[in-house]
Amino acid sequence: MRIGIVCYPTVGGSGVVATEMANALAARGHEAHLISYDRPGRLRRGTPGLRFHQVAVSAYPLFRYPPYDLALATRMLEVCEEADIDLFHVHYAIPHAVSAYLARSMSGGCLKFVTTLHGTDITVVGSDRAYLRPTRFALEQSNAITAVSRYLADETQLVFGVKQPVEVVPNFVDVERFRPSGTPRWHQRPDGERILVHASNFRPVKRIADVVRAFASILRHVPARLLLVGDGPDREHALAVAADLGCQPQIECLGVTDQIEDVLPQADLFLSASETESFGLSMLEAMSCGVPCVSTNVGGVAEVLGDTGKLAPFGDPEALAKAALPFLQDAQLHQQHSAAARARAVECFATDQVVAQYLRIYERVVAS
Ligand code: GMT
Repeated sequence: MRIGIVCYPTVGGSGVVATEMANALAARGHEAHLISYDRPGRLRRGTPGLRFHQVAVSAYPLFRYPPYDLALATRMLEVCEEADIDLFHVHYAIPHAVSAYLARSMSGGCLKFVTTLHGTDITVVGSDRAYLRPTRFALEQSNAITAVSRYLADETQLVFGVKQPVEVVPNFVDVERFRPSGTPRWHQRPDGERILVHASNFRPVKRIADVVRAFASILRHVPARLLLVGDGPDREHALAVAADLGCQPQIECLGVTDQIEDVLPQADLFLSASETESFGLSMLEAMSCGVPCVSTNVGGVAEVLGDTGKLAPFGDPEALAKAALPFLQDAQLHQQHSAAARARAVECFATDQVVAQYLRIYERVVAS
């Protein structure tokens, strides 16, 4: 098939999933055309069957907000005509589904598209009055709608009341690339230092300061270090909190990296304090590396972790620390959950099975 994939290129799970989907389709002999305003970080160069199409957004002094949705619709139509696209798969509803609808209307009605919902496009931005009605309209015009967790599918029905079904297709992980590296765990290391990791785009919803507070609390019981992977608006605030709590020397900021698969296997535990998380892709990548996760019990996180990690109430860093400590004090418990996390990633979220699920949807839509 010839598939057009639309996504945001920024640090964020939806862009990662869309790009990995394009990589996976090309690797399986399909033709993938990735469309975005910039090259996504995980896009591999020189992959046969995979092409990147940049959306050019012209600035004009009159525009305080350049109309990206129009430029995207135009690019989608051009790619559709040039490459004879069978269907588009748009990741993140706003404004991608609306642009897809516009491209379809301009094409004379024959362009098909599948919309995948990722989280804040429904839970935060989508439910904003300014965007709700066009988003609902574009969802209803989609040839298929998928959501990355049962939680998000239910939330979509609740917020938008869309008429057609929202199918659950979870996110996936390359279990060969994200795998345990054999690095000794805390109970095998002479210094016994526990290594915790958090990876995200450091937006307010991720509550990085709560990660730091939980870490400070953990430090009162065991020697530990916290690796912060990624960057974003809340980094400085989190570091200020760390300075106040006296744990800044034990925190290492690694910034944005394309090599997260090299960092995650070094960790003993992944910590997440998010206020909302429809899935939690970084946690899945950690699990695949054999790293158990401790997270706030929000959104679809429980669906991802199963019983391989531990959940704590949102907004309670002490509870998060309490949930994490057993994994950092009981070697056997840590080993069991590390193995279970890896097994769950391989059994439930490996690329092959999830890509096959998307391909079945593509085939159905193309045939319809
Ligand atoms: O984090 C976001 O606001 C954006 C979104 C994205 O586009 O990266 O993240 C969401 O999609 C990811 C991939 O499906 C999920 O793993 C994240 O849980 C989800 N974020 C939220 O729900 C906050």
